[in-house]
Amino acid sequence: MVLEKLGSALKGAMRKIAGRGFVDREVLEEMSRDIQRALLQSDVNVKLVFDLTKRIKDRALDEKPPSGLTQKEHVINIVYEELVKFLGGKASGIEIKPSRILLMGLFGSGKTTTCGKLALFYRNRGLKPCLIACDTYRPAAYEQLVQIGEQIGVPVFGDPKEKDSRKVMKEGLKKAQKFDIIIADSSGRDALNPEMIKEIEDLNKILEPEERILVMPADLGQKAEEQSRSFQKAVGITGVIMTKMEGTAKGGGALSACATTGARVRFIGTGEKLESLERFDAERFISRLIGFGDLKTLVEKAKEVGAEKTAEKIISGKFTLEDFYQQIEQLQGMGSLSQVAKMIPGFSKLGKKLPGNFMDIQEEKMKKFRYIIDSMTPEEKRDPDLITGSRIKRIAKGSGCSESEVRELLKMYKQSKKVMKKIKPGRRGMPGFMKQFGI
Ligand SMILES: Nc1nc2c(ncn2[C@@H]2O[C@H](COP(=O)(O)OP(=O)(O)OP(=O)(O)O)[C@@H](O)[C@H]2O)c(=O)[nH]1
Ligand SMILES: [Mg+2]
Repeated sequence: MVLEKLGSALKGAMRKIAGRGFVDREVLEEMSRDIQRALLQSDVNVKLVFDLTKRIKDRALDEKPPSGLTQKEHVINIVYEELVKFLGGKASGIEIKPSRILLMGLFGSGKTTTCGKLALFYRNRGLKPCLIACDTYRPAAYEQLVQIGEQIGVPVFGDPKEKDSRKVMKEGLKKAQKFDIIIADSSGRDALNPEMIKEIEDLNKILEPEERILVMPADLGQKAEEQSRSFQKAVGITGVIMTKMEGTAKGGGALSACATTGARVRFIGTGEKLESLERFDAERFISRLIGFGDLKTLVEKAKEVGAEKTAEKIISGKFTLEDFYQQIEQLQGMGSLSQVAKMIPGFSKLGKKLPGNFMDIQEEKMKKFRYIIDSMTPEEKRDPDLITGSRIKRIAKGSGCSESEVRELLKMYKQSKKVMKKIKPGRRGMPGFMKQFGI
């Protein structure tokens, strides 16, 4: 898997730091070498690697820990923050609204497959997608897209006999009027070339898409930079989808190369199946890589503050469904609930009363919960008590889940809110990033 080496190097470095009384220059040098080695093995550009580790070292030596954080926690926080920045920073939200999307990229990058993945993504969130087959260059491109459309019940507009992709786009658009999401496939080439760029510019003018997405395979490494610059210049890309992330240890090169051009990675493809598409979020990605669950002492502290924050939210009536979702998601990454519960003062007895088994929620169910929450209005997310009868029906339909699944999520949320109300907030406070490792 991508950046596996970085993950284990980071975990090792964090453990080393956690085991020391104080982080001095020597420890910092050692950590920075571990990170450098891992990033270079992940195919990240040498200069970027050295800039990054220099920034980490400089900050660790210069900045005073903010109150509430120990020096060790502060250093770990810096590593985390700098790595998140390195991979493009905080994720921008993906709006679930009617849009036109143009996909572009070189041969075999995964454009056609990704058309299907995106259509499925939006369809699962209650929108009506269609596909336009504008690759008139590669033989049987139309048939491939039709086959993908059939798998997910999404119509495909195109003409296998037409050689001019511009005409296909114009005709397709006429038929696509009734659809919320219009996704256009386009043709690739084996290298960046003027003919392909001209074609994409023309298709862009006809479609006038809100999203102009460059599709690149993760094993492209540092070459991702040149590609994203060229397409950026031609049509001003709004995002990147990095495919084949599951099959490479070198994805770091492509991810960081994109970050240098300001091209945001929006999704990652993690397999050939149409379901294998995930939103990319540098914060979550790095949290997972650091594997915070391993660092017991820090996690322990994070739990306390997390519990405190949760309690504050509940008392002030601000504990939303999103908070609940994040909680179970985080709990899952941390080992068993009973273990976590032991670390939180006042939680151990209550832990037993928690509804169902939070820790055992399967990945599939988590995905469904995500779709369900995404299909709610902001008002409903803030105040889930509003969700009754016809709203449940609408949300079920919008998310592609059953009404009983919507009810199940609501029930779990309500029960946990009730139980959480009884948590005694911890004594120590800790600001900053730890909160996301807490509950
Ligand atoms: N493992 C893996 N394979 C993928 C992923 N995305 C696409 N593929 C595979 O990559 C190959 C090429 O994908 P296509 O979608 O045909 O690529 P394309 O960019 O449309 O290619 P051209 O039309 O030839 O330019 C196919 O075998 C896909 O199944 C991914 O995220 N992971
Ligand atoms: Mg294709």
